[in-house]
Amino acid sequence: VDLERDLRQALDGQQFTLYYQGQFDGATGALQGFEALVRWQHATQGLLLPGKFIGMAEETQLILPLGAWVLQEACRQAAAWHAVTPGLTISVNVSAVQFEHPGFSAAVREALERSGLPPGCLILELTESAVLRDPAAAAAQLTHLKRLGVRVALDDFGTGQSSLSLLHSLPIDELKIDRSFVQSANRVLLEVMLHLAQGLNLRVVAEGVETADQQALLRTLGCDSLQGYLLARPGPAEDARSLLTL
Ligand code: G
Ligand code: G
Ligand code: MN
Ligand code: NA
Repeated sequence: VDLERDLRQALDGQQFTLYYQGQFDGATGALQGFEALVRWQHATQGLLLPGKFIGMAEETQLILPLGAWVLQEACRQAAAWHAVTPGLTISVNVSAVQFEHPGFSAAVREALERSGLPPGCLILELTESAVLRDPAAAAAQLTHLKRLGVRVALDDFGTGQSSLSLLHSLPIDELKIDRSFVQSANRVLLEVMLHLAQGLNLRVVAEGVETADQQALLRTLGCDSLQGYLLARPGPAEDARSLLTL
């Protein structure tokens, strides 16, 4: 209850901030883009991770204004970084509650228009469960989003229930292999996932890359993009900025 009250005040009081984690070309190591990760600078509890407040934000629908702010801020920041690194992508996590809301594609359009970010540089990360709650509605929503020109990624891929036919039928651009697969370093499993993605013409991002061995295996398997503590930790915009000039 206190958290809910605090959350409302935090939205008004601009206590949210975005951290950014780099994503790097699997073959060349070049910076390709960032994933935006929301943080709450709580007055007394310090910096709170999303695990502490996203659930509450979803239950109270406060995820709608919070999610709209995240979209605006991520697009604004990415557009500013384009002055240094044109074409940089920005990936934004979208909760099921946000995705299912009828106003979602309008919120995305507004963030693009206000920031001037090229739509193809915005990647919306959805979870399998967000898409599976109502596949027909999800397909309709995805059609709206694709018309705007944004890209769509399936986050935490491999942990959910999505069927091959769903993957084939929905207009998805990218799979993010869940870090549990990356860290198991199970070559057979990773190989199957990459072949599947390549066969469906999907870009693949591996997340949670923590060791040089994991990186080498993913490179051998032709993974498009790598994300993880080995390459860069999530950090505030000032830290992320220093990756641009590398
Ligand atoms: O660093 P990390 O603790 O940020 O993220 C934990 C979880 O919170 C991840 O599953 C991530 O997808 C989610 N998350 C991070 N930022 C956002 C956000 O802006 N919106 C939503 N809905 N989830 C987010
Ligand atoms: O579910 P989602 O993919 O959005 O989650 C992103 C989460 O993964 C964030 O909490 C981020 O801090 C975390 N993360 C990013 N890189 C690594 C990594 O190399 N190892 C681990 N354990 N977590 C990571
Ligand atoms: Mn994500
Ligand atoms: Na993930």
